[in-house]
Amino acid sequence: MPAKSKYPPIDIPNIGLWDFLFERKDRDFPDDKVIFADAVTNRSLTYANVKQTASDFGKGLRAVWDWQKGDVLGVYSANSIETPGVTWGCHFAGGIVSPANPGYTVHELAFQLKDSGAKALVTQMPQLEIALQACKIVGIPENRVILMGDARDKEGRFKHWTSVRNISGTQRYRRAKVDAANDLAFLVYSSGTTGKPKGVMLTHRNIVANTLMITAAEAPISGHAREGYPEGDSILAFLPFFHIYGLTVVLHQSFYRGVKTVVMAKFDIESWCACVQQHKITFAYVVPPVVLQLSKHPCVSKYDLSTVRMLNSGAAPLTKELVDALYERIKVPVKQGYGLSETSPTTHTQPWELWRSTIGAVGTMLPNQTAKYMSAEEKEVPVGEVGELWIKGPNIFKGYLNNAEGTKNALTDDGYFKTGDVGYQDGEGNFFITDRVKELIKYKGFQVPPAELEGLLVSHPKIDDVAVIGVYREEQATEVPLAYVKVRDGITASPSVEKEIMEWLAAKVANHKRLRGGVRFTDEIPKSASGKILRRLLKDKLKAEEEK
Ligand code: 4UW
Repeated sequence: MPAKSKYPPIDIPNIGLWDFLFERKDRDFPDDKVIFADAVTNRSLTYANVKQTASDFGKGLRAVWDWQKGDVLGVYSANSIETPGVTWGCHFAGGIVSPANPGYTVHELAFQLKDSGAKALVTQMPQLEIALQACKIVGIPENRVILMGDARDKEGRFKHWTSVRNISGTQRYRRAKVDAANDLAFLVYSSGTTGKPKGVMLTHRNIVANTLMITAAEAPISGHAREGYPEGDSILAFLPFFHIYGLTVVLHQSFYRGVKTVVMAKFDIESWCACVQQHKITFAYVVPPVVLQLSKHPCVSKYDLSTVRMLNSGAAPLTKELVDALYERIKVPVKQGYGLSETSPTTHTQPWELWRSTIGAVGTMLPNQTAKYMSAEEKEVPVGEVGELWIKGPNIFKGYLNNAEGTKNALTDDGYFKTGDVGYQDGEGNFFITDRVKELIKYKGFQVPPAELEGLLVSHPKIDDVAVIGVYREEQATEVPLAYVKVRDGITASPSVEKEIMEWLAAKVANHKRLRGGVRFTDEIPKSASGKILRRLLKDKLKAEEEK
């Protein structure tokens, strides 16, 4: 029998994100509450400011580019307090937002713009050059590149988003009508269980549902009007809004609940600590390598982090050693959450009160979901036995964009999503993730699709065949990508060839996809009869080599 959530079911209104965030009757915080504050400049926006700028930007999109329902807006930028206005402004105009990593190279960005069919791109000055080159490749005209942030181009060639939202005479534009269950709000990119990144189609209802599901699990305990915190909770948002964890859990959930959110564009441990101290941060969403730095880095002891009541870690496994080390050092508990781009993302989170008694669990299931662990033969396995996790609920994505086969492989006829993650449940409602059956590698919570790197590496003139696998590095609390390479006839494998390959790839991909695990040479890449790389054999081989 599939497991049911232990939370009582919640009502999920069939409304679009605009109505959900801006037209709700039960909002219990005022219009003039500061919601977003920039960690560096302290510039801030109230709830009313965000609503106004988003509706102005949405009207501007319709006035300037005749924005139509379903049009896709690319957003290629680091976190900014303006990202929310741009995002929800696009929804006002009936559009779909496709956020991209600001570290992407020209070709990575061009791939996403083309695949998603983006009609315009929002970016910031530091990314402008790459944005322009990518737009040129895919045919987005220069005048559809919109700048966000404070910096403007000196020649005034590019529209600034405030100019889009200040277009006069736009008041006549009304909000687009949204069919919440079918219309897309976001197209985020994930490689899923195999292959290259694919557009994950997330509907308005998916995000509304997940925001309410997370709130049901977190709000009763972390309510923003708690005693002892007269100004309420404040969250530190350094996880990127372009990744589903930052997008839903940090941005939508805290906005919906009216929690003040201090926005950081770039992470480094010292600024993070300084920001916690200055803004009296009470809660932060993190990834395991941040927990590691907090438990080890010398600078941490210089700051007062005592306002932090809890950290939430996810996107990659968190070890018991790290949880203990952090608590011992700064007395801050850390709990885990789990989810995927395809599940909007959160499916499980550890209840606050169980952070210590269920260390290692990714949590209990959020409301309105059912889940089961399945054998390789696709039979449900009993409680306590290991299998692949399948999940069903209102947060499950609609499918991969223009990829019927990928969608068919990921979703069953009766609505279950196959996560590609392996683990077990303990019979008391706690779920564990112990491994993956999918190819994906996670570097500090970011996706590294091995097939994408292999696709690039085989075109290197010295490489005959290649396979990329992930290897866990405890000292960094993350996996890193490592390539097994078979060199071409006549090429001698050597440290200089290794260096050449690593540098060659580094110039072509975003920083998080670099071969930090290095290159290992081999005479053969093991493959199945159908030509599939047998990664498990390579992982075993590596383990044996490292133990030597
Ligand atoms: N333990 C082990 C975990 C864990 C994990 C994720 O890039 P995506 O598609 O999405 C994410 C989502 C992270 C996230 C979701 C919900 C949530 O509450 C939270 O807060 C803590 C974080 O990263 O990658 C999905 C893949 O990432 C791995 C797993 O392999 C999954 O399929 N993953 N969380 N706690 N592995």
